[in-house]
Amino acid sequence: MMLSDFPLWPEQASTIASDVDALMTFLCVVTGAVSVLIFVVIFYLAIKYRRTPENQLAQDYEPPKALEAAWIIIPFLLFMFMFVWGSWLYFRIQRVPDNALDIYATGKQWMWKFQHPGGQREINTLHVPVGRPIRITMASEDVIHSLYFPAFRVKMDVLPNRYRTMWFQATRTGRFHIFCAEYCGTMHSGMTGWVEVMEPTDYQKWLAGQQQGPAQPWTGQIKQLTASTLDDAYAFLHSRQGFLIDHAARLRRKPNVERQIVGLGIDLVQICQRDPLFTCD
Ligand SMILES: [Cu+2]
Repeated sequence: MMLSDFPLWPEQASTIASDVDALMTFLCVVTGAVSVLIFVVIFYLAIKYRRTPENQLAQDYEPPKALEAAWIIIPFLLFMFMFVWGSWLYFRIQRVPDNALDIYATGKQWMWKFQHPGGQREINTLHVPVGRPIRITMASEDVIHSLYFPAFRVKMDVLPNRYRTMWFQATRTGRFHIFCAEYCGTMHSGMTGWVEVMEPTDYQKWLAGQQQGPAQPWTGQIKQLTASTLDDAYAFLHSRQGFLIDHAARLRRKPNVERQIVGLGIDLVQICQRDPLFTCD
């Protein structure tokens, strides 16, 4: 039976996914088998050597040297095998191939922002080409998040005070989950997204169709917003979603109305993700 037929695992869609699953399966089988063995032996010996009228006191017993050697050497070899296998995989996961495509990611409460080398940006969706290593350089704008691609078997904490990198290479096209894997506040469970793995030519077409360069500044609009009714603000933010997101961190410290409007904007992003009535391009 193939591992991919076993629904315990998420689907495998990267070059390392099957290796990670194989190691994980091996560790589970070995630790499971040893646990079962220990419990069976405990129960067997507890019954066999229970106290009876003929057997009141434990007797001293010197085990054979070969048996003692076996329970030292066999676990040692087993652990060394796990260590070598685990390190081999660890280095494979850590070492980024030279021809990797650079993508920049920012985590913030509660969304993922991605930027392509040509300046194309997206939120909670990441388009990547299939069959090419992708290096993600990432940081957080607020608390600790964790960028997790279950189908690629990669996950890394995203920290507010330093850049971190991880990489993967998708092996097939399709749509795969993105999760935040580090509890980061009230809407943590909503901090999700999708990776769209595309054929390289489709990816190039997609890049060409995106707006390039940095977004226009959004200064000067805040007063206008605070003076609006919330309904107007909703409509305004809806049309300005991209700008709102860029300024949300700066606004978060501001009290009262402005703060509410930021909260509203975050709600709006959540609505955009879930409600098909809203289009949020
Ligand atoms: Cu998070």
